[in-house]
Amino acid sequence: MTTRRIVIAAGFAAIVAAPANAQAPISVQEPWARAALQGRTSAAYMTIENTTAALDRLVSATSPVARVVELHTHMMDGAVMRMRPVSAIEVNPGEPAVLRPGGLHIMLIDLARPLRAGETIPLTLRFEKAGEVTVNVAVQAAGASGPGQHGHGTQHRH
Ligand SMILES: [Cu+2]
Repeated sequence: MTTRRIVIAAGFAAIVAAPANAQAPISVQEPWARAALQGRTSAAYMTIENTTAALDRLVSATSPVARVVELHTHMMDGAVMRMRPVSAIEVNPGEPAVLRPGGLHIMLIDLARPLRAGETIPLTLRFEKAGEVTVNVAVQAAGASGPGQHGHGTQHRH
């Protein structure tokens, strides 16, 4: 009798746990990038949220529109702001990673085709624990400074 009761209890627990598993471990908000010419570089920005209870790390990214994709940050080098590759971007639970101009970004190097304002491009993010997450990145004007803006003027060099 005792054994049978344990089996039933375990089955019930599995059903209760199911809705929690339905939530994606990683949530990406407002991914965007700047328009750029074929053969040049662009960068993707977004806010990455970790909905699990444990630290995860974005370790790489790929996109069919760029021959090389790197994770970058900006650092002060004396009085000059320079960007440099980082091996991973940490995403702590309850502490979203904000990728934005002048900070962390995903560098799209050697574009296989032009990125045009108004289109979306696929970008696959690979996380240490959550695995692959593909997002559609909205391409903004070359001078845009945020996800919903249509900037213009001088090309922002980063
Ligand atoms: Cu960069």
